[in-house]
Amino acid sequence: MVNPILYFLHMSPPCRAVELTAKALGLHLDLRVINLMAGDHLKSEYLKMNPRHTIPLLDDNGTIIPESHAIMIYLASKYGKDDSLYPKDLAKQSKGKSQRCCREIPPAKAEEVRKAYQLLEDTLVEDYVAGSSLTIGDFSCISSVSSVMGFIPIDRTKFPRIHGWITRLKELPYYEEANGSGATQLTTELLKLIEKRN
Ligand SMILES: N[C@@H](CCC(=O)N[C@@H](CS)C(=O)NCC(=O)O)C(=O)O
Repeated sequence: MVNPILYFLHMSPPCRAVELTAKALGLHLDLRVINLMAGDHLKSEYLKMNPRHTIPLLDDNGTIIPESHAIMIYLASKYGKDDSLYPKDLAKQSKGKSQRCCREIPPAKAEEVRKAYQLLEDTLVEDYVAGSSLTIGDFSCISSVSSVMGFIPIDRTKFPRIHGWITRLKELPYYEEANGSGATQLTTELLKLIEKRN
């Protein structure tokens, strides 16, 4: 089997959500770095595949998918041994899809972020965002949350369920490689930028 190609940058939250999905599936991706800072995404070869010039982008033997949520659904549906990561049951599926609260956190707006934390806290009535088991919804959310929590800390007393959920996700054997390291890298780079500006 030819491994699917993922155009990505490890610092990017939606790319890390796809990395987490692939690891959870035990799927090996052929990783190709698209360095946004160097403008790789604006080069003509990349624009031919994705005129919207965003990452991640998946090329699975000619099937091109240029959006993280669509990629995760595709990978989980095609390569999952069962449907646990993306349940076929429509009620469970819609529960996962409706957890958009923390997917698109605007990093610069602290109050918006705290509201998103509160939404996530209220959503986490069970162990994971879509219920009692891990799904791709958790991967989308944690890739965003872990990218902002270095700037806007998650107060354990105010958000105990989020705290427990993060602890559970950190216990995944592939968590650090697929997400933690990239989130730390992003925080470090952003802090350097902020320091430069001040
Ligand atoms: N909703 C999209 C968002 C993708 C996105 O905005 N990616 C950013 C990096 S985190 C990007 O490629 N930015 C470059 C650009 O927009 O030109 C997804 O989940 O795939």
